[in-house]
Amino acid sequence: MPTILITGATSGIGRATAQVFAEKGYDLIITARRAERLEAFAQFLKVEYDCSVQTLVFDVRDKKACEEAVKDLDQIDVLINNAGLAKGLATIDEGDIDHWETMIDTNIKGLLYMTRLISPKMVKAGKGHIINVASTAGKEVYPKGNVYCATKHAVEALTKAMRLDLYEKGIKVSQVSPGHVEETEFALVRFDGDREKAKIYEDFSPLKSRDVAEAILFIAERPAHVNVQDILMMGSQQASSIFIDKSGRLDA
Ligand code: NDP
Ligand code: 8X3
Repeated sequence: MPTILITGATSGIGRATAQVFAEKGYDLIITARRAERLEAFAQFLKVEYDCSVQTLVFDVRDKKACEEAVKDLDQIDVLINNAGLAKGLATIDEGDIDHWETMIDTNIKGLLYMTRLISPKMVKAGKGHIINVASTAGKEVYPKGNVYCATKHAVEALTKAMRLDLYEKGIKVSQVSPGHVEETEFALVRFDGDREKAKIYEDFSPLKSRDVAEAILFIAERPAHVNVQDILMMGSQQASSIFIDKSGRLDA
């Protein structure tokens, strides 16, 4: 079976993506920083789906750790650059510079390190697929979203640039661009663990992590002659980053 490497698989979209690929019997390499949680999830996948799961514990912001983690890997068939986060929600004059650096280092530099390390073996083999997890925040900006939106605009630019650089080398490049997604720790991380502030999905039904995972699986399973460039998706009550029908959840 093809080997799928997913960064950021301890929660949210990455975890759901690992599960949908495991259900189809793919060989998985899952990564994140929280070792215990990653290992427990790998055990669950192995027992539940009888698939091969390797874990790699490292921080995508640490270039040396990325190099060390992947140096002995064979060719990867699909690299899913999912690890990412938002920190804070503040106007540009009040933003926390540590938050900015964390987002830039994770969402842009981490994605670049992983791509630079994994893509040469794909090029050598003349096949492979890189799928980046972008966002509606890469299509438009919203108040106080400044640096997070900038990092996701960068992901969008990099997907397009990678495609130009790799299409003649047999490598597919795609992205998925979701709006709000629940069953993730995204809001909790953004608001530094503040559970009250993280209650942002109470008045509408956003996408669920599995919705995005299934889109990623769809992208990965297209036949050789098809490259899906992007899937832009939102919950049906969300029409843009700022236009959200908050009249109540659909499952209330
Ligand atoms: P979660 O917080 O649930 O998951 C983020 C994952 O990334 C975790 O597994 C986390 O693992 C990992 N991660 C974070 N930082 C690092 C790091 N420095 N090194 C290694 N792994 C890291 O959030 P989501 O599932 O929502 O986020 C996944 C992606 O989806 C992100 O790129 C996000 O920007 C994007 N996205 C999210 C949306 C949403 O509304 N939720 C909408 C659109 C896009 P660990 O902490 O164990 O390292
Ligand atoms: C996550 C969606 O709107 O919170 O990328 O930026 S949003």
